[in-house]
Amino acid sequence: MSNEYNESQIQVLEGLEAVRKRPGMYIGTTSAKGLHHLVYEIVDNAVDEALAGFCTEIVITIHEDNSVSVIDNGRGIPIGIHPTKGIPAVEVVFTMLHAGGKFGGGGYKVSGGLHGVGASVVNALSKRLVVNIYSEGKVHEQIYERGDTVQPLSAVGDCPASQTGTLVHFWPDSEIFEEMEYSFDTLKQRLQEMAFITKGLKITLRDTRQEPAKERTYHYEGGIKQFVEHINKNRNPLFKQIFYVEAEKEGVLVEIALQYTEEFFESTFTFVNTINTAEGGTHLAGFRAGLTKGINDYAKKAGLLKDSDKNLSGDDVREGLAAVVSIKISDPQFESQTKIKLGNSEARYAVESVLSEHLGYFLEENPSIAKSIVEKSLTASRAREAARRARELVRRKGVLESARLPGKLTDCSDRNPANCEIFIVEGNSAGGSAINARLPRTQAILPLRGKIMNVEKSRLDKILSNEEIKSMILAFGTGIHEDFDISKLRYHKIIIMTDADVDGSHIRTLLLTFLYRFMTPLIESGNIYIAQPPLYKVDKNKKTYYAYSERELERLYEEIGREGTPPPERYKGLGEMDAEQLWDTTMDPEKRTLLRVDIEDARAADEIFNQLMGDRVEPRREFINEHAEYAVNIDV
Ligand code: TSJ
Repeated sequence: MSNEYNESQIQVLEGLEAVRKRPGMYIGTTSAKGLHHLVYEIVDNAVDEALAGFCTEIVITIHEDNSVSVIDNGRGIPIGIHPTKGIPAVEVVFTMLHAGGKFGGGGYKVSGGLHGVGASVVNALSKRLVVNIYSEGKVHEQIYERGDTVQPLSAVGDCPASQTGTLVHFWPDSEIFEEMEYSFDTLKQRLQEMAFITKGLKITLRDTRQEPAKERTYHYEGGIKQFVEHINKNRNPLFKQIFYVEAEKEGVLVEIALQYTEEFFESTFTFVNTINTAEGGTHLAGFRAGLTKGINDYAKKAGLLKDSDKNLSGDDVREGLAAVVSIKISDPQFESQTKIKLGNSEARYAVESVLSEHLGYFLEENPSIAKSIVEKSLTASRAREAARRARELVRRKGVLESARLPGKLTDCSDRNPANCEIFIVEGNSAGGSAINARLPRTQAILPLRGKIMNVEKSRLDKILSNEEIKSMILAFGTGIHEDFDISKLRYHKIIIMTDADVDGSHIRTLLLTFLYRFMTPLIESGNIYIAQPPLYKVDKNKKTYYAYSERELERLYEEIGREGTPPPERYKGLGEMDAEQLWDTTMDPEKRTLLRVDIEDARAADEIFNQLMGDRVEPRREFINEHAEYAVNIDV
């Protein structure tokens, strides 16, 4: 018996040591993103309990020391001795790799979050982790440090006999993470999404680092139907009603909500077992096919498409669409490097047939809505035809030919795109410094003047007449939309370099929205980056130091000594740096840090953009009030 225990202990140590040695393998990154990922891993486990039908509420608290606790009112992680491991089940969960989701329960297990890891990985990467389990009138506690059990499972107190649940409190390890500060807004985004996807579940996020504590509660009885309402809260819906269906087909539980708006762009979000599948996959393909079929079938039956009309295309029926597709499947297979693209073929069929069938009923029951959708699609079809002709014309005139480069571009000389990078720089003064600072062989500079236009509110022909946008398209060489061809990309790194102030972040948001809407594959393949200019400069004894965050500044002062060190100089804009400083801090490939933009970042930018630029005033005011401290300079 004791031998067995020792054996499993050894195995445990090896397992979690591997996580600490190569954390990136398990959580993707040890940047701020990885730090936040720890919270999602823990919350996912509580959401599983909710999906199993045993938990109705989860509270997440950010504590003053940047530790986080998560409590649910589920059954409590089992505390009995695990039949084969010989240690308490809860200890298996926290100390054995991939132990999550192995206990009965059945149903649709998420079994860990995005990277499919779980509680043991969080434990391994935490300086300390305390778990409390409330069951049978007792509080059971176990404590770990960097993955090692330092307090065996024991009852440490009493609780009401009716109380059940799990509390996990963890302190991320500063030996592992570069960034140690939690962002309320980042956590809020994902937790709200979780609440939409898991209807009825109440999720509260509390931040006790400030007085009074900040708190948001997300609770949607209407689930993804309310998600669609939320997506459209800043857009003008074509009709009030939201289409909603929930049905099971061949073991796949399919939930779809959708509504059309007067906009031109599509916003469709897909989820598999609550995981945001930002790169889509088979369920998205099924959704598109089902939508096209459902609308065409109806339009023909209702006599809204004349025989001379061609079928409405997928692009036509998706113009102005806002939709959420959420499926639950027992054995999800994820493809692609980022694991956010679904591969299961049965999902395609299930979503397509559920949607085309139920959308058909909906359209028949709501003929005036149906008519407005078909008319909108027909208008889109005609506009697309007109835009195609305009593009033809533009192409014939050579305006979008990569042979002709924009006048503002200072190009690099190397002709191998893999070696080349382009800096998109805000403002002319910074552009000048960047041109002087750059490596002429591999670094190109494209300065943009002022703000680029709102691409969501305009049709293609108008967008293509915008100088800033045209310059970018020409410089990149890829074309856009249907003509997009990544093999023609002239620079493998596209680096957005904007000021670290409100205007800079506004321009970055606009640029990301443009890239998200017109050149999605560039984001998916990881070609887009954000430069990280320093926030502070400190001069001491003829030496110059830079700091890229408050935390780094703090560390710097500790390192070089507070005594006799002058206060830091805060950089407001890139233009304040001369060429040498810009090179040293931001552009030198040997020294700089770049943030790679992923599809999630782009989507978040798109959402922020919508709130800032939409037609409706109320959401914009709400947004600006929420972000008042940063948003003082924005025109409203
Ligand atoms: F991630 C985690 F493990 F640390 C964690 C798990 C964190 C939090 C906040 C909650 C949970 C969790 C796990 N909540 N509820 C559960 N439920 C179970 O582990 C459980 C309970 C009973 C049974 C059963 O079959 O009787 C099965 C399971 C999986």
